[in-house]
Amino acid sequence: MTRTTRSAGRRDRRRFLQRVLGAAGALLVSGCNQLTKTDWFPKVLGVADQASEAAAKLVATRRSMAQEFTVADLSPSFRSNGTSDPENPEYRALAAGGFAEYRLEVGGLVAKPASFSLAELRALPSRTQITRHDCVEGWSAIARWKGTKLAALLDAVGVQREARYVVFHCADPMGDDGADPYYESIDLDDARHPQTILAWEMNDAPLPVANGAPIRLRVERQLGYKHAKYVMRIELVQSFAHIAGGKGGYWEDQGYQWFAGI
Ligand SMILES: Nc1nc2c(c(=O)[nH]1)N[C@H]1C(S)=C(S)[C@@H](COP(=O)(O)O)O[C@H]1N2
Ligand SMILES: [Mo]
Repeated sequence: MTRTTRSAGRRDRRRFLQRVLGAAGALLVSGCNQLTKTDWFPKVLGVADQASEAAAKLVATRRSMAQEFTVADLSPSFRSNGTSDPENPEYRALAAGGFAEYRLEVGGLVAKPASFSLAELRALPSRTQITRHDCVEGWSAIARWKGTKLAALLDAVGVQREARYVVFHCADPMGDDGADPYYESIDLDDARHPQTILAWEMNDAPLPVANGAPIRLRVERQLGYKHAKYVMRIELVQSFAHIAGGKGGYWEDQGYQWFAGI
């Protein structure tokens, strides 16, 4: 990506934020600009300031699309962060078999609990998008993702009326004793957003293990840690209070914000 597109994108986002947040927002946005010149600051507004979540919701920015890029913008390499090869014997056996035996379980508050092979997931409506991944650790990278629209998967199983969140249970054990698997959650607005996909392809090749094979979430208006890799099971819930530390995600349980977007 060129410097010009970069700053143009930044200007566009700034203008957009100023438009939707009004005068108070303009102050907030220009203040943030002075504090940080990084590309990902608009997403970080949600993390840095609880008030921006309310503001964003008020003006319905949650329906907006994340910026998409062109093949010319693709990063020469896309690093792996967090787990790069889950230390989980069941997962390793699936990987050794090329994920032929993999099945994504979908349950909880759904009309028809079901499990899906990779072929079945590929047969559902899919989307391809070139987007920028922004990690709170301060790096970004652009890749092309293809995957099943999460909305289509939800329609296939039928979401019950009481359901409010989608929880993603992952294969990788976390923590010193490896007792807590990685997990994440998003609300149904984000789950049904057109750019929210369960990606099985990255840069026109099968998703590598380092980046979450066979399936990883792309939830483009949220920061990197929300993009669960190695997704094994999806659960529709009314609350995530009963899951692990009760904060809706592995990093949230360690103190990160649950809402990591605009
Ligand atoms: N299952 C699982 N998902 C995960 C992580 C992880 O360690 N385990 N790390 C998260 C973080 S912090 C980031 S930035 C991205 C990294 O994705 P990448 O490895 O494709 O760069 O995955 C997110 N999803
Ligand atoms: Mo991250």
